[in-house]
Formats: sequence, structure tokens, C-alpha cells
Amino acid sequence: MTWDLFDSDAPLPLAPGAWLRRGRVLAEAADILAVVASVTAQAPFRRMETPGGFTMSAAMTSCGRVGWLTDRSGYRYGPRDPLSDRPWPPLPPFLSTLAGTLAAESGYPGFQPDSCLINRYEPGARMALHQDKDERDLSAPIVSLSFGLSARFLFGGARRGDPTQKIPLHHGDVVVWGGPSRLFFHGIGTVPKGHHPALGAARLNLTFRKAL
Ligand code: MD6
Ligand code: FE
Repeated sequence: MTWDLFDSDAPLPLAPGAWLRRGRVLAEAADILAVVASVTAQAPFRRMETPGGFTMSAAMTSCGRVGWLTDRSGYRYGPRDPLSDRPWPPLPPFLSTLAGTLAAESGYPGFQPDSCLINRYEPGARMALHQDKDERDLSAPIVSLSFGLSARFLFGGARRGDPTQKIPLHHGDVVVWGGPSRLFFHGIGTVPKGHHPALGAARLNLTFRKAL
């Protein structure tokens, strides 16, 4: 795909290998959210405990061959939902195909995610600065889709203390990143009060990963 300077849907560079696509999945949002609802009916959102003993303010669930987990024993991917002791719901083909297309559009052909982490924030929830480094193959990018309430994405650098860009993420926005910035620190600022027509008082974020 090619864009010129005047295309309003041209990818915005955030860092080397990191791209923001404003509204890229607006047209698909209703279908994506319907599929997410069927996943969360099988594997409900839950607030997990960090290794340090804090309860995360965002609630999470997963689908795919593995799901991301945290508890007192650490951060990891695991094949079963600890709430049910059953395998995570499968990654819906519609979502894995879409994630592959979005990755390819940002210069990462051949991306085949095996896990999707779904985060749910109510107003007041946030996500502290972190790196995504529990995946085995760090050459694969991460594809991130945001819905519902807007939030500020904090995008830093290779070191925790590096300055952060503060980028608002809105319903339908996509961030794809890998390559040189794959391990950059990032987080989500406290989600402000509000109401979104599609999701009410909540923000959802889907991140597609190649974890295995
Ligand atoms: C969120 N996202 O947007 C949290 N991580 O709710 C992430 O932590 C994230 O958006 C890796 C890659 C993309 C992301
Ligand atoms: Fe992350």
C-alpha cells in the first residue's frame, strides 16, 4: 500500500517501526466487538494480581492458543484460563486475519498471532509503564486495537526513564509496532470519566501477539 502526505489515513510514525493508524478499524468495529463479546462470554474479564501483590486496575481476558497471565508467581503465557481450567477460547479467524492484514500494512508481512489479550478499563483504571517481553519471538510485532472511551497512550523509549509521548487513542485506532521499538516502555494514562455510544463507560484494547 502507498500513501502520500495528504492522505488522512496515512500511518503516523511514533518511533522506528511503530505506527499509529487513526480510525483504521472503525468500519470493522461493530463486528470486532461482537466477536469479543462471544469470547468474554466464555472467558470473562478479571482483574489479576501482579507478582508484587497489587491488583491491576484494568480487567483482562485472552483468546488464542495461549493467554497472558499474572499472579504472585509472575508474568507468563499459559494455555488454560485459570478461572475455568479450560483452554482459552480460540482466536476467531476474522480477528487473526485482520491482525495479519494490519501488520502487513505497517511493514510486517506474515504476522500470524497466536494470542489476543483483551484489556477492559473503566474510568479511573490505568496501565503502568511496561515492556511487552513475555513473548518468545520478539521479531514479531504487536498489533493493538482500541475501542470505546479515549485514553492517553504513553509511549516512551528503551529505558524506563525515557521521556514519553502522550498520544490520545480513540475508538477504532490501531497501533502496530515491532522492530527497533518492540521493547519500548509504554502504558495507558488514567481513563477519564465518560460514555461511549458503543461501549458505555469503558475502554477496550485488543493486542495481538505471537507469544509462542
Ligand atoms: C492498552 N496496550 O492499550 C495497553 N502493548 O490498553 C499495551 O500495553 C500494548 O497497545 C504492546 C503493544 C501495543 C499495546
Ligand atoms: Fe503492552
